[in-house]
Amino acid sequence: MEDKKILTIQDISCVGQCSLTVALPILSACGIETAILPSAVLSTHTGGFKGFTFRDLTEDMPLIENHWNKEGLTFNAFYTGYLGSAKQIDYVKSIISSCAAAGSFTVIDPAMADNGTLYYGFDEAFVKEMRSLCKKADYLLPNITEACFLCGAEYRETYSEEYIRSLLKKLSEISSGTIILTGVSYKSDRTGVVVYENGEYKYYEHKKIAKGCHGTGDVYASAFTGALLNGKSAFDSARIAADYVVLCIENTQKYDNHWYGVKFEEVLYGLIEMLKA
Ligand code: PXL
Repeated sequence: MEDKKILTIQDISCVGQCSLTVALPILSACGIETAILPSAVLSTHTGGFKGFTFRDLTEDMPLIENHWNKEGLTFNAFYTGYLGSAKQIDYVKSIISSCAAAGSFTVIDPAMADNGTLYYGFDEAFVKEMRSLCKKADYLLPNITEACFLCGAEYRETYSEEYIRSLLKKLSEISSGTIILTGVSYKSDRTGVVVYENGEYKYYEHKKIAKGCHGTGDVYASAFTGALLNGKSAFDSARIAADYVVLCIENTQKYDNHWYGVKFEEVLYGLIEMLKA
């Protein structure tokens, strides 16, 4: 039996249910051995907490890569999320090249923006580097804001299918991989995800829950990657991840004051069931 493992590169936000503290349990629940490379360690995520600490781990990356190369460690898949610096992106590219097992694939979530703006601390120099990392993607998972920053396109709150198709075309000039564009909503009570593969546009629409939650992008990308590694197609993985995120948001609504993340843990069994179907 083939011994498969994934490497995921993103931050540790000690509190906040995002990045590695979401990716690791979700990928493990999907039955995938998961190695991690923390891009930075923060006391909390940057989306609403004040005065968080930030330990940049950029300079550890080439040392870690060097050790892994000496040990002959390779990975069957790579999944990158929130990265700690523009400089780090070159190291991430190098690790993806030097640690690739035969037939490996790369999922890139260009986690850097939402609701029309970049996350705290990111700038155009970071966007430029992220754009270059996207070339490595076999699967690219931006939300609409990230897609706009990557393509230099105008961000719109409401849009037509034509606008989304033009964004996808621009994204396909940046990355030749399959594009999974999240948060595509044509009706006030519906949202969904577009899978753009080999020039073909497929839309999976589902209910929209008015009160969104922080960290859903990380839950989505982790579940998507876990489903792919279970042999599901890109479209089925996109659908399963979307249904799981809906389950997570609905579960979070049971809590009065849970503003900083998604209560994904209690519904992990739902994801496991979807993978079996
Ligand atoms: O969920 C994306 C994310 C990841 N990591 C950190 C963040 C954010 C979004 O704000 O601040 C540190």
